Amino acid sequence: MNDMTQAAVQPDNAAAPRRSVADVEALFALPFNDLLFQAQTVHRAHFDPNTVQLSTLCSIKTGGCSEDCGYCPQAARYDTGIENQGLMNLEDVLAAARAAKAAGASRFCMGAAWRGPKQRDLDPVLDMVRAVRALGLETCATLGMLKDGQAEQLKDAGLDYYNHNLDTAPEFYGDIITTRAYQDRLDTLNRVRNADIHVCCGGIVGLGESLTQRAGLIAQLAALDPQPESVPINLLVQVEGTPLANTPPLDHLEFVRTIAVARICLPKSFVRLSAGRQSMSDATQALCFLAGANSIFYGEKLLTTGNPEWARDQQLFESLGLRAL
Ligand code: SAM
Ligand code: DTB
Ligand code: SF4
Repeated sequence: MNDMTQAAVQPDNAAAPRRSVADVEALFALPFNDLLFQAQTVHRAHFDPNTVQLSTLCSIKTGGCSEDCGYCPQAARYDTGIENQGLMNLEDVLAAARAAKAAGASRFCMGAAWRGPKQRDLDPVLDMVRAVRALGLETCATLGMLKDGQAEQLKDAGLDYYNHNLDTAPEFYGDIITTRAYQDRLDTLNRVRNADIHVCCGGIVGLGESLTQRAGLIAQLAALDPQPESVPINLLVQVEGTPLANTPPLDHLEFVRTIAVARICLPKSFVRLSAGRQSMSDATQALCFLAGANSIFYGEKLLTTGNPEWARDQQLFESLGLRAL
């Protein structure tokens, strides 16, 4: 079964049992209540259902990126009004990390708008990782593609997680990004895994993908072996000036379904309700938690776009009886 629509492309070193795209599509086709019941059942077998892990993002280098990811406000080639900013200094990053910890985050995720880091970029980031870790926070970085040896340097500095997304199904990928290949992403993920750093890998929905392609993304993530520890599911934030700004918005219940299917196919992973929360009602977010989401980005900004205020999330957690991990 080498047809891409039927089976997930395997990374070079993978031997995981496959869940075919058709199997994943069948989950999407279940009646909503049956799907959520199955997802919540799987969730309860592996996690405390009332606990959610909180990560705070910090854009350590913003805008001016050479890549052409069709969703991204930070690509230099799109006129999105983002103000480019060079690498933040260590003290400012530490101040943001202290604030995140004080607000209740357990992990601090540093994001840079790079195709990938050059060595002279990586050195100051290693200092940031060491310093943030010394505050007692878990560390995460998302810096683009890694070359041989870079993941090991990040590991030595104390990096706990590396975020690098597959973003969408292989057969739709070329419609969204042309400046790097799907296999480049799998190669970076392998480097991260081989350096013994936890893998944070997910995707975006609402890009105009078909249901089969949405299922294809989940099948692909589920085929990573071992499965990623953390799986961010982003709902496209439509940013004026990007090629995808006018994509018809995905129905929020379809997003909830995507979370549920991810939970079922990646039973032991933290499934992160990621970008797009600001546009969601409390009721939609509650359904996402019921569907098995058990981590969020916490803090008033994602990288460049908005996210719910700390206080709104604290109220939501209180009303749902959720606790931060
Ligand atoms: N430049 C690095 C890279 O591409 O790997 C790291 C940062 S990049 C902004 C991290 C992820 O953010 C992307 O892979 C994508 O999944 C997500 N993302 C970017 N723009 C988004 C948007 N407008 N809506 C939802 N998710 C978005
Ligand atoms: C991920 O999957 N989502 C986060 C994080 N990893 C780096 C980023 C979302 C970015 C949303 C658009 C922005 O704020 O620029
Ligand atoms: Fe650059 Fe990352 Fe945005 Fe792509 S997603 S344009 S690589 S910052």
